[in-house]
Amino acid sequence: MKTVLVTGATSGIGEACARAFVAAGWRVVGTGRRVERLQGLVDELGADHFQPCVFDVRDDEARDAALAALPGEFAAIDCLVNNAGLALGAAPAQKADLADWKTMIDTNVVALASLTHNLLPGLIARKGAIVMLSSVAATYPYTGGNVYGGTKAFVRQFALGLRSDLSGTGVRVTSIEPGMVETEFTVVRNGGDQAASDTFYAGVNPLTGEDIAETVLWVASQPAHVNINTLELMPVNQSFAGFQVAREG
Ligand code: NDP
Ligand code: 8X3
Repeated sequence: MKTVLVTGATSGIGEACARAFVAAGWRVVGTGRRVERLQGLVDELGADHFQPCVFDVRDDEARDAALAALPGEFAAIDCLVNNAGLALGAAPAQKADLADWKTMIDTNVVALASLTHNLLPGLIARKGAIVMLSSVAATYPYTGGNVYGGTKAFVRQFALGLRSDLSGTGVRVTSIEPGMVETEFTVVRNGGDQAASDTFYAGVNPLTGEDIAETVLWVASQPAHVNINTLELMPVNQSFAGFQVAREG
């Protein structure tokens, strides 16, 4: 039985990944700060299949202690799903809160790179896999995307760079780049405003956490010689618009 560690398993895409991987016969280590939600997954999925691992991804000491305390059968990670992340605010850069920018960089970039660095030796030893949650925001700029898009561009490029560095190790690396997925993402982005999130997704028929989880599981289940480099997906009702032009005078 293989073991996957999914960061951000308390909600949305990560929570759906926990269910999908357990259903496919994997052991899952699920991380997050909300311990009661992780306990709910233990109750639902069973302690033999789901192991909670509670830490803030920005806290190196807490992360290392939580990983060191994993029981033996969950300690050998074959697949890392770097999913925990967030957007804060959608204001243009000139009106954005610097503290929000720093939180996004610390969470989406610094913590993701740190955890990857921590788990790389084991992943190499087991010829494992790393699946990163980037975003369409990595490639397509939109107003208010500024630092969030920048962090997700880092994730995409980091994944591609790892592919290069890990040549010959057998480790597979993938950047998954979704568009609109209805989770708690937009509630968090809007400071807990559920109504703003409901409005954002209304009538869109957005992607679901389960859609992305099935994609992550598919990527992780490819034969050992197949690497999915990048994978971009959107709801049918989300697409591209033209450039904007500011006119003088
Ligand atoms: P959710 O808000 O539903 O879930 C985010 C998860 O990240 C939670 O489990 C949360 O756990 C965890 N997390 C956030 N900050 C921290 C932290 N400091 N320490 C530990 N865990 C943390 O959002 P999604 O499921 O939608 O987002 C998952 C990933 O997918 C993100 O990286 C996001 O950027 C990406 N993505 C989302 C899209 C969307 O439209 N929803 C589209 C493209 C990419 P807890 O709060 O319990 O700690
Ligand atoms: C978030 C994707 O399209 O909501 O990563 O900005 S979108």
